[in-house]
Amino acid sequence: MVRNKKALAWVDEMAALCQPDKIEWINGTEEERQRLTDIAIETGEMHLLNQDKLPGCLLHRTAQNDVARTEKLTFICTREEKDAGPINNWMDPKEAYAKVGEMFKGSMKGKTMYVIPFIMGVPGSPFRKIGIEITDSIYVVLNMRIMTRMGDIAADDLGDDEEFTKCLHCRGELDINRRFILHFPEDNTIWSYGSGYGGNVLLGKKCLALRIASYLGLHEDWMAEHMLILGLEKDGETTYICAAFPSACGKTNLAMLIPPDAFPGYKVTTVGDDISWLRIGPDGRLWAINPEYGFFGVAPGTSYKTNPNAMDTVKKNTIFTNVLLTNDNCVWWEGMTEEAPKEGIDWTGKHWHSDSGEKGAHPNSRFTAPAEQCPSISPEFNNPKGVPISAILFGGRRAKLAPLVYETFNWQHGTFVGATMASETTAAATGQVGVVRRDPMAMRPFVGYNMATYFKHWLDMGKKIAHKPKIFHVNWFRQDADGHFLWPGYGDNLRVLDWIIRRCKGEGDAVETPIGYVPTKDAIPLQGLDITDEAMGELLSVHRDDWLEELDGMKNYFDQFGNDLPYEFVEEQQELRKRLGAWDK
Ligand code: OXD
Ligand code: MN
Repeated sequence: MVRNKKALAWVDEMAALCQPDKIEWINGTEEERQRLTDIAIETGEMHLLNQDKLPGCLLHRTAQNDVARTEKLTFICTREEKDAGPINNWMDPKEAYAKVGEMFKGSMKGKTMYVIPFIMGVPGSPFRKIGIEITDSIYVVLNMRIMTRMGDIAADDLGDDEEFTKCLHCRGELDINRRFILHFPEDNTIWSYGSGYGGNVLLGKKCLALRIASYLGLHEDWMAEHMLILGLEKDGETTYICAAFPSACGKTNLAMLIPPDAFPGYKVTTVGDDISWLRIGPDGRLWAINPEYGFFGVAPGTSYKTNPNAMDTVKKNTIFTNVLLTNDNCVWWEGMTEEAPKEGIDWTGKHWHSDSGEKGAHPNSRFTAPAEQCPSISPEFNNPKGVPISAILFGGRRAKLAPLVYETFNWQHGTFVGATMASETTAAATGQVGVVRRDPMAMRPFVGYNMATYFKHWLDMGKKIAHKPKIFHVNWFRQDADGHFLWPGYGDNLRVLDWIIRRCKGEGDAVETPIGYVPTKDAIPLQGLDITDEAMGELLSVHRDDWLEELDGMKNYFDQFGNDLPYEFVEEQQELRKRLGAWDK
């Protein structure tokens, strides 16, 4: 039971605002899960799937205007506009509370208000943070049950006077003109109104574990990052890597990678697939925890070929959102099997035929699955101290320019490379897909304060970490002139990780180029891989003119930060220009 007086008073206050018929504190028991599932099935909010083939699995369809994170409707509400910075949408907190408060007023009349205490991180760990989410949606309760450690375990963990994040959600009318995802970092508060889509409503995830946590990290000397965490085990020794890729660019696949048969000797273990909280340990190294308890993964493209561990994870106790319902009451999505089922019910609830030319599952359809069901889950998953990080990877989807992999010269240069990351947009957010946009550290939509201050925080952290991880950039998506991918990706990415961990140990051959250390052609193990010398050459090439053009793009991007841009980034641009000038390729 929650004893924290501030929490009890806040719940009373929100109940007075939303005026529910009933208030139910969520305790996290199995009895509760079953009861709420039965109600959701009865009301049609959830659909019970084939329990012989998919035990404990449910299907949910969101409104058609509500299928991805809505960045346009996501706001950082700091008292001063400059503290939100030029990238975030900003709203004055007074205006935000008043405007959206009107929407919340009476919004739960006739409904039950569920109160979910939850933990991001491991119970009892000094690194964990506690939140309380109020919601009127059973879908949210059941998802939060998978994605966080919640209920009594969180209520008991919350100290009597401890701070917690106040998260308020109501589905409202599901009208995009009355949809707001508001963050008040100075009040440790999140308000989400008018949506039922995961990233907008599972408030522990993007809203708390990234936007609010990044703000807390700035003030408490740690970092909240959009990064997977994996362990790479060889000869009994495990090296841990964090990797930041934008949404729907393969973090879940890399975190669960299975080594190709032709390149044995390694085992990959999964600590997290989306979010890392990074702190300096007493040994001067950077330690990472995954604050989440489940995976909220993109379904399309996930198959026994691309990610067998994910497929095995979602066989039971999983909530599927916006996928195709098959005739045998199971699920399917594009890319799951080579052959599509002939027909089914699509993500909009309509009859679907494989010849229709329409997608059966929405491109951003999802699975929510317990992390501990993953066959590759790390034995360190529940370790409150986390794992020590040897390498940080940045990467995006870039058809041209960025080589398969390169190592940056040092932390400052690596921070600059992360800050200049760019990627083609995906279906994970609303808006046009496939457009190249700058996405610093894959955090463009997730920094809860001024991005220029975030860059400085990275640089400052670097000065405090005695034993810094090395920083690399990877690009699995480089294409040839005809638009074919040059690198096979998926399990074969292990070959690149092999070079990376050898570099961390002072091994692995590389040539110094203006952008960093690029592997020599034979430094990446290629046994059993059908790839031409020419393709490898193209994958590892650095073209001076392309990079000079890129420098202009970087400058344009950085200009929006004005004098807030750390001087180190001006230096890095100058140094890169100088190195390119002296380069003869
Ligand atoms: C996610 C995202 O859901 O980045 O992880 O959109
Ligand atoms: Mn993500």
